[in-house]
This record gives sequence, C-alpha cells and structure tokens, in this order.
Amino acid sequence: MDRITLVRGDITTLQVDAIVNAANSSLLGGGGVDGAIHVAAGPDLLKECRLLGGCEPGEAKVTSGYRLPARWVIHAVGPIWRGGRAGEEETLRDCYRHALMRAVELRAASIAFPSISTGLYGYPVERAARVAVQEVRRHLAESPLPEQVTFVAFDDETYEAYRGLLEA
Ligand code: AR6
Repeated sequence: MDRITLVRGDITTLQVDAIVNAANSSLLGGGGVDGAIHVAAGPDLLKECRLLGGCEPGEAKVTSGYRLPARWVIHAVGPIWRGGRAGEEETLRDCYRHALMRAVELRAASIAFPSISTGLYGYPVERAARVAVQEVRRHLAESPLPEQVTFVAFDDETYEAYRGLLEA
C-alpha cells in the first residue's frame, strides 16, 4: 500500500501535518520520544499539555506542534507491557485507532507514528509492529484521511520488524 511509508530516524524532524507522541498518562513529558518531542517543540507544548488533564491508556489527545515542523502533536498513551495478559494488545490497538480518529478530525493529510510502547514500556517490538500495521491498514481501507501514514523506526530491530510486515 503506497499510503504507508517506513523511515528510519527522528520523528521530531518530519514535515508532516501531525506526529504521534508515545506519551504517559500525565501528558507532562518524560523520556524517549516524548522527551525528544518536548525538547524540539519548546516549553509552550508543556503549557498546553497541562490544560488537558492527562490521558487514559489507549486514548489520544491533540496539541499544537509549536516549534516542530509538524502542525500538531497527537499524544497517545500506550500500555505498559505486563506479559501480554493484561489487555495490552487491546490498549495498543486503541492507541492507533484513536490517534487516527484525531487525525481525521483535524483533517490531517499526513501523520507519523513512532513505535508506541516498545521503548520504556517494554512491549515486544515484533508484536507491537503487527498491531500498528494492522490498525493503520484497517483505518486506511475505510478512510481517505490521512492520505499518508509514516512509521518512524528509531533502531534496526524496529525498522526490520515493520519492513517484514509491510512487504508481506
Ligand atoms: N523519534 C522516533 N522514535 C523514537 C525517538 C525519536 N526521536 N526517540 C525514541 N524513539 P519510548 P514507550 C523510539 O520509550 O515505550 C516516556 O518516558 C524508541 O526507540 O519513547 O511508549 C513517556 O513519557 C522506541 O522504539 O515510548 C512514557 O513514560 C519508541 O520510540 C514512556 O516513555 C517508543 O519508545 C512511554 O514508553
């Protein structure tokens, strides 16, 4: 499907309408991609996040992108991996689904996703990539927006997991 692209690199540099943040439920910043997004966007991002009242796992909330090339940040909260029997897959699916719903509401033509939950939250990369690709494909089959979805892999393992699935 040519509406899906895979790139390696730093999501904060991408010129897309919206980037997705792998946030925590406080929405007040953290490490990993969340930290990188807050640094790149500048302090006004945190000010807006403070007004949002947090976010439940599986949900997604929108802010402006401030100093980022992206116009919006869609903050999604993934599940913390607890072995796989605590509803992690369902919560991860909800994350992608709700982030894509926010993108449609914004009429965003392009969106980029990091590999939600597979860093500090410990979700196995291959399993998470399968969920991400399935949910994005499901959404695109039913919706003209966003026109383009980019998966951003920050390391080789993530890149290879997505490459295998997207070539299949
Ligand atoms: N661009 C793209 N991907 C990145 C970047 C970047 N600049 N930096 C890291 N990654 P993580 P999580 C990758 O830990 O597992 C935060 O503290 C990273 O290599 O950022 O959902 C939050 O506040 C990995 O593949 O997110 C939460 O507390 C992927 O992004 C917690 O971490 C996700 O790793 C969320 O943990």
